[in-house]
Amino acid sequence: MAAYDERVATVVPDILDAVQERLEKHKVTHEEYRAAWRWLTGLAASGEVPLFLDVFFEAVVERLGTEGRPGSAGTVQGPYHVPDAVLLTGQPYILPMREDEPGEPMLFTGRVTDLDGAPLAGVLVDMWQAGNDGTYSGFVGDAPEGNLRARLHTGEDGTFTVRTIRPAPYRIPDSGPTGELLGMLGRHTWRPAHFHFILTADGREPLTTQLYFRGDPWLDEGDVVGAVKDSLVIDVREGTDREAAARAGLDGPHLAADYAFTLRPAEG
Ligand code: MBD
Ligand code: FE
Repeated sequence: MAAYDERVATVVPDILDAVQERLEKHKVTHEEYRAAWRWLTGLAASGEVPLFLDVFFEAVVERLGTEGRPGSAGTVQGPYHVPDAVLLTGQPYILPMREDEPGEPMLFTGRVTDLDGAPLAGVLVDMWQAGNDGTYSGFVGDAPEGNLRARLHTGEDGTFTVRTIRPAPYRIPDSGPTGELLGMLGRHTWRPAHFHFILTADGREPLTTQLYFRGDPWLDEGDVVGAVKDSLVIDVREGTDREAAARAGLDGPHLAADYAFTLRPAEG
């Protein structure tokens, strides 16, 4: 048996009490209880437990953990991170993609500094995103393993430039238990399009965040996960730096965007 855990023994009974109280409040029937029982069993069997948890609860604990902290805003990690993505070398970086990867080409430049604006070199950036069909490689869809996922480092000037494609808005699969529940709640299943990042560096607090694109209709309609913060919405423009584009193997029209990440010092 597991050892007594004071924190678990404090929080979990409170959550269970709240659930029991609401069962009483709504006079939930035995039939309804069975329906919920079947739904939860199906959730576990479908492999959607991580999705369900991140949709309904991750934004709450992320806010609690990062509210009021200096440095650029964090947000949820979500269920589609894959550790140990390929480590790229040599800027401009090119995210792993298929030769005919669908979607508008984009050059993204990140500038990473400390709280005083001093550039941070050698910061490890883990970046992942959905493709032009809104799916993440390794989960659903037909993209090869590792597609649109990579790790890379900032250069001496604290910047990194990466060639990718503009991701499409993400939609929770409506055939699964999570989508089914959202349907019964009368809620839509969309997230605005986004890039994901985890930045780590010696002596710095790690930053898990996402960037969204101004003009995305799902920024107005609401994010099913509730993870958007105003400061994480960036402008997308037409790329004009032909030289940088050419170095990244892009000779046609492309989009460009950038963002300044600031990392606060590690605690203690
Ligand atoms: C996602 O793509 C995502 O980023 C989160 C947080 C939840 C569900 C799907
Ligand atoms: Fe995502």
